[in-house]
Amino acid sequence: MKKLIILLMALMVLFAFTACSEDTTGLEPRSPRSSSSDSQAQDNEDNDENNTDEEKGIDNENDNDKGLSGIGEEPVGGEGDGDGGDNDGGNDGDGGDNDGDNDGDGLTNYEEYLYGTDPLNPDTDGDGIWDGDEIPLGLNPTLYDTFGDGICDGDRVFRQFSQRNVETHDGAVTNIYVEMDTTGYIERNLKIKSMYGIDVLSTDVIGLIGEPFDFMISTEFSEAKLTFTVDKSKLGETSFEDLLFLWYDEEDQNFVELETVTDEENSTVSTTTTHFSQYMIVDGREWFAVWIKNPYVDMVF
Ligand SMILES: [Ca+2]
Ligand SMILES: [Ca+2]
Ligand SMILES: [Ca+2]
Ligand SMILES: [Ca+2]
Repeated sequence: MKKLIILLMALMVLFAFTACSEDTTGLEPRSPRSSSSDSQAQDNEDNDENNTDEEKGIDNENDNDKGLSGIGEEPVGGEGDGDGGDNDGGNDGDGGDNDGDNDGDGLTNYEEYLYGTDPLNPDTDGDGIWDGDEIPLGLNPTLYDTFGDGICDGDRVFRQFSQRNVETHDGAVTNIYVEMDTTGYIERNLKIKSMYGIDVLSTDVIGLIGEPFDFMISTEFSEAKLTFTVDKSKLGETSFEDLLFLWYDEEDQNFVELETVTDEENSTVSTTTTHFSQYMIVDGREWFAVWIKNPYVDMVF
């Protein structure tokens, strides 16, 4: 009986050992150590591959980073090369190439190199504002949306002013100052032209001081302040406080009096308008005197 029990126990131990082995064996396929050195080599290769993959992943990332950096650097280098070429070109040439402005955008070729803009494209970033005009506006000539707020640089409104010296036939108006909120660069877009001798009606307007000026701008604006600087010594009998701004309504061929602010101390006359057309200043006393004598005065006022 004891022998039978011992035999059974021995069988159970053997079975249990065999089961562990099977279990172990069951695990073996997953283990690289279960096979030969070849498989270990493969495993090593696998590991290497895995590691390599991971490393490649990291390396690739690094490489990519480096690549990106490299790419990032390449254009710089490329630009440098290109610029070098430009510089060389400038140096090789008559020396005037760097100072030239081949695309007429207000930046010299050398400045284009400094800003990283295209010397043969006036609007490198395609935002509607020329390269040279972006600088005074505080914009980046290589970014379509400098501030990254979804507003294209060309649609951004800036408070701007422009000052133009003028010479009128009577020397009475010496300077025109325009201040306005508008898109684009005011110095590029605002045109002021004297209509004296060109537009008969505005040239012959009663009590004209200086000349009638036509204001034009290619951009949108809601309001503009116009200021004329007057040489008081050229006013003759006209009192400074009587100076009056007129707007010539070309469509209705009518002159319209505008609210005028006179600043005798600073020799300036100002008005505010919501649209551009012809503007001029007249001796208001003389202007109104004519209308008072006009038989249609009751209809006009
Ligand atoms: Ca240029
Ligand atoms: Ca350019
Ligand atoms: Ca631009
Ligand atoms: Ca821009």
